[in-house]
Amino acid sequence: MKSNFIRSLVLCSLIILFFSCETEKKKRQLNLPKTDLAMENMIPIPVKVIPTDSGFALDQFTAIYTSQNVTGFPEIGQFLADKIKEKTNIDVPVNVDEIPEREGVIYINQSDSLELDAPEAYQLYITKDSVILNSNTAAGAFRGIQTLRQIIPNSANDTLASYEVWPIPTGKIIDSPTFGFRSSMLDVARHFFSVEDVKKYIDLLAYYKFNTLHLHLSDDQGWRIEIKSWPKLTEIGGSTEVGGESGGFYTQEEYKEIVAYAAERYIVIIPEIDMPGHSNAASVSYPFLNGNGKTPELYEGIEVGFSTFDTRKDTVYAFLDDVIREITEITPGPYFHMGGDETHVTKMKDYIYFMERVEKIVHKYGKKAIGWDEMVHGDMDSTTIAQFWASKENADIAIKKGMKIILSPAKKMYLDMQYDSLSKYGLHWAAYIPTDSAYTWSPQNYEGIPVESILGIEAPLWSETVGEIGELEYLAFPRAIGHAELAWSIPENRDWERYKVRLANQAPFLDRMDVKYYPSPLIDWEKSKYSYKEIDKD
Ligand code: TNX
Repeated sequence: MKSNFIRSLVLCSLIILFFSCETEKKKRQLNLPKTDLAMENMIPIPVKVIPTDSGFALDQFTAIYTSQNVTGFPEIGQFLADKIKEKTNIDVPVNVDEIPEREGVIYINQSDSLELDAPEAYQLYITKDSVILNSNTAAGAFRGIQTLRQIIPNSANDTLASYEVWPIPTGKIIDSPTFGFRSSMLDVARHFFSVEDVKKYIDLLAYYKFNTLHLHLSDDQGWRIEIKSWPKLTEIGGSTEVGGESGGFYTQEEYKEIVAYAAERYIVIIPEIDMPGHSNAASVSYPFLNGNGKTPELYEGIEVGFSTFDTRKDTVYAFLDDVIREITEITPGPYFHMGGDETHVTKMKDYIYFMERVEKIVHKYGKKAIGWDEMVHGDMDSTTIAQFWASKENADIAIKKGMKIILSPAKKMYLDMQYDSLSKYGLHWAAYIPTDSAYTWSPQNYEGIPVESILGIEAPLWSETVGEIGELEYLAFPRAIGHAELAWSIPENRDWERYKVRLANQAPFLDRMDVKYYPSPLIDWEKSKYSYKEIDKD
């Protein structure tokens, strides 16, 4: 009797095992339709994409494994899992001990392959059974998972199995950036933006493979970073903004939080203190700094060029030594931006003396100096980087001096320029910049600047006309997405007509992120329903 019972128990278990294996097999044999490798969804466009004709089933059985003893890789695996959860609501375990039913596996591997030599290079091999992401560096792996995020369809397929499947198109993607410096700038001085706003901007930049964010931390209208040895800078200088709103500033702890958040996304923060002009907020806080001969008062307008530090006072340099020391101490990135633009009330010889002296302070604290292009009139060190925004002559001088250039030509890259005469926000002193104009030019071939002299490109977002994150997003998006492609992709792969389709396909992501982008009439946003597309079999 007892042995019969045991026999039927064993039989039952075998039957259950058989059926569960069958379900497993069914899953393994999921016949995913032939697909287009979602070329239409990737921005920046990768160097090479070789589609094969199937799909990897991202579903409840998927797991992520990463190189475990390489710094950054497990965290990148977790980052990907978090983003998959946000998009699909699937919980994908990361580096868990082998679970038998996990069969679709995403591997994120550190690889020393020579093919992956360029910093931030990665390769993605997507087959029916696995996704393998190889990269030499954690930064490359991080860029690679952005590509993967982009090719996960926006909605699940529920006809392939009894559970939801997000089929990722199979194929091979080989990719690396054109420029190692891909940046945007936020002007948090004209209007202050909260830590949360900056983090959201960083998230958007990261998705499009930017690797740098420049923060314009001081200007006539506001000083936005706590300096412990000079507390009035934020008490007084941080108290207002354009239009007389309440202003604000980052404590050093908050700034560190931004830096850390950016670092988790492989984005470097560049702090800028603009000087000797654009310095009214500092001089109101400590009037001895002022060199324009007028009693400084808080300023809430949008004129430029009226303020200057006193360039011939040692106490001004002692003050700047403290400021640069305190900021560089909490800035792990290699750069410090010393401004230098539009110093209309500073005599040229004083300006030159000033920039050369400040450059030395920046070096003393172990950073590379960056300055707006006017700065090249000084006898600057060849490691100092000139940010070309307006003057080609200045760019030429920089090149002659062996300096590298950051391209930010206002008429192509200024995100605060209006799209057209009807744009709600923005200025238009440099140009109207519609979405196509922001994209249809080549940094490799801009006004004869040799590509060897270009460190990279940066899209600045000045904030005289925008005080809310939604307004800022209206100016930045979609143009910054085009700049991301100019910075990363090779010119042969860029084409406005095809880009337009890929840009339209960003709408579901931008909507999910609650980005108030400008719905450019040049883009057919209605067609933006990226989902896993079946290709006609015949
Ligand atoms: C010029 S670009 C400026 C900024 C303004 C911007 C407005 C540069 C180095 N200086 O101070 O905010 O134009 O578009």
